[in-house]
Amino acid sequence: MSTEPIVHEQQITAKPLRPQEGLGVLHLFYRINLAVWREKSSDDRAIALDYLETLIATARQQPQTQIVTLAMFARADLGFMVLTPDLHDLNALEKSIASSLGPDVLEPEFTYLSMTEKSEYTQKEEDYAQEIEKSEGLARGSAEAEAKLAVFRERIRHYTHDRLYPVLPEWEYFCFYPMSKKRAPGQNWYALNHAQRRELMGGHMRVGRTYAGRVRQLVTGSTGLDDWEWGVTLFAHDPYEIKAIVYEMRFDEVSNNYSEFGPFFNGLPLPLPEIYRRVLLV
Ligand code: 76R
Repeated sequence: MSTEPIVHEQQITAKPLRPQEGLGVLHLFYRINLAVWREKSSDDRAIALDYLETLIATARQQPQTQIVTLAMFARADLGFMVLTPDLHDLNALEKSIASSLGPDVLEPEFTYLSMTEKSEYTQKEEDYAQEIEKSEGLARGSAEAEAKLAVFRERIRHYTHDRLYPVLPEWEYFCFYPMSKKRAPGQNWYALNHAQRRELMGGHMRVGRTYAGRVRQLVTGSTGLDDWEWGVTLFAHDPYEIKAIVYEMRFDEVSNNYSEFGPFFNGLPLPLPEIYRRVLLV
């Protein structure tokens, strides 16, 4: 057998399938079946490990594509978080990763499909115009108001772009969990009107902002895509901050009255060779 890593040309014949906005996102957490893995010859193992590394390196060179490789804690072994614009690429990459180490070696423990999205609660230009008229007396159409509105537009454009096309931080700690908003009698988020939801989200954002620089969140939407409504990905330098923010958020009304949470998956973003050493005993 050749010792060259083989990267199969992904023969994607379908036309690109890009959502009208945002990127496709997959969280893939695998267990490694060590019994199956150890049955392979050491040559085959080396080829498989090279193959997976090349696959990830090649995919990372595609435009707007980011992949975090993870050494997971307890609930899984090897993890990937993948962002890419074309859902065919996302699908093909997922299948290639799943079979990369040979049949039955990577066993999916938990997977999650979502898409980046902008927020429904971003302040509207009209509301901002009213706010500066009321609080600062800047009349509509005045040069001063227009100048402020131009800055506002630019800030929102930048912010919306960041949410749809984020640049993932290279921070030391990773945490993922899915969540939904409740639809129980008396606790039905979807029965609230937009103004009520915006008001409540204001509280959430105030807590969130106090963690700026310590916790980075990426909330990706998954209604219709997976079993929960959002995937919450948090990055931190210090794992203490993950525990702190999730705890503090529990006192916030959006989290404590209107949210339910799925399982938590924590891991350490690392280069694949380092993860191999830990989980495959190479
Ligand atoms: O978009 C932004 O980054 C700023 C405003 C903001 C929105 C719109 C924001 C800020 N969040 C938004 C939306 Mn959030 N967030 C969570 C969780 O564990 C829990 O209790 C909840 C999980 C955390 C820890 C967190 C952290 N956020 C959302 C949404 C979409 C809701 C919807 O559309 O109905 C969800 C599900 C969600 C959940 N949030 C922040 C944070 C942090 C740290 C911030 C501040 C970011 C910053 O300003 O740097």
